[in-house]
Amino acid sequence: MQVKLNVLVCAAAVAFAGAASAQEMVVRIGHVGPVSGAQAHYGKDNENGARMAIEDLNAKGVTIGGKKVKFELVAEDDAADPKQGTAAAQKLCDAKVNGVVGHLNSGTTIPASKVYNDCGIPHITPSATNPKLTQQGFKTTFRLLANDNALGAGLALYAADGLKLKKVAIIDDRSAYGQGVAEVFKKTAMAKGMQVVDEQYTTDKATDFMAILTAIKSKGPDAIFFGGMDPQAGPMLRQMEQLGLSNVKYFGGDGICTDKVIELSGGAKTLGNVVCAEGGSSLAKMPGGTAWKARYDAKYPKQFQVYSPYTYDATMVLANAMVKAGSADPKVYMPFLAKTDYQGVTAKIAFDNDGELKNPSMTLYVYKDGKKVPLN
Ligand code: ABU
Repeated sequence: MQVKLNVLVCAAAVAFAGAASAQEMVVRIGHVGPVSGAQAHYGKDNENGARMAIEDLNAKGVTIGGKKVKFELVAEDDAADPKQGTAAAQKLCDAKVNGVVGHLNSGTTIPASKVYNDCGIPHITPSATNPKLTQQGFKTTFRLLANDNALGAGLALYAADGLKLKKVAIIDDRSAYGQGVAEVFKKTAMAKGMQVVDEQYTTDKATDFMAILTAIKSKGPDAIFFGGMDPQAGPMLRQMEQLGLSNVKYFGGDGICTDKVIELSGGAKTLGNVVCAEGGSSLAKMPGGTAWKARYDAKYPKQFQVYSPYTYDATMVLANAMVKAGSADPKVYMPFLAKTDYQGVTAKIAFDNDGELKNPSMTLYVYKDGKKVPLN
């Protein structure tokens, strides 16, 4: 009799579990960044942040419109290449993911944003900082950090007012990000009375800068501004040392403001001349930064670069809008996303009408004894 009762109880439990899983809904969040090529370290860090958020959401247990949700990450690689970026965006549109975190680069995010707008899927970039991204009028585009107008101007103001520098040479990698941030720096530096003694160009594939640095050396600058990423900044710092540009300050935006640049500059003393800017608070000043970073490092040792707290928050912000809307359908939750009021790890998150983060912070960093440290 007891055996029969146990069988009935088990059968009921199985039936209940079956009913529960029938009520379960899968929500897929796309992530796109370069996880191959010279910028793979940024892309892996970004993907880690989104994955960590997905794991936290699933561990917590989230209900949307009365249905228990299982979140899944659909990770794509765009190799920091604009064409691969639009192909990845189209793939995510075709797969009808519920929302996208990405892309990492301005050069991939700007063309991809049109693809997302056309298919009606919202995306939040955790790192693309070219201001043009949000000037296209797409209601599907959001950015979670300060843009290059703040970074380029902030660096120029610090060079002119803080360090009293007079002469600067400018190099950019001709990418949407590098060119854009260099233009803002130049405009502000000139408005502050600084002299731009030389302008040189490179690419996001180059590693030999001896010719352009030699040309710059002949103009005697106090500082070089570089618009670009760390695979170029690292060797450039080494080559500056080789050419005796050891006392020249080296400015750059968030693209060079990584832990990886320490390794890529290979022990060059010129690392100590770097001043870089990021469009958010330092980890220590983020509302949840210190505890979050400890959890991240335990999961992904030695992989932290810059933007993973922002990919984490971007994933959470998408999920939060879906919960508020009671739906993971982009058409239904998009108005809730636009009205986000969410306490994230990085900041209190709300967007303006263009999809820009309201009241973003900005932090300047230097490298002291081989470690990146905030100045403010
Ligand atoms: N914000 C610097 C790196 C990403 C980009 O805007 O291209």
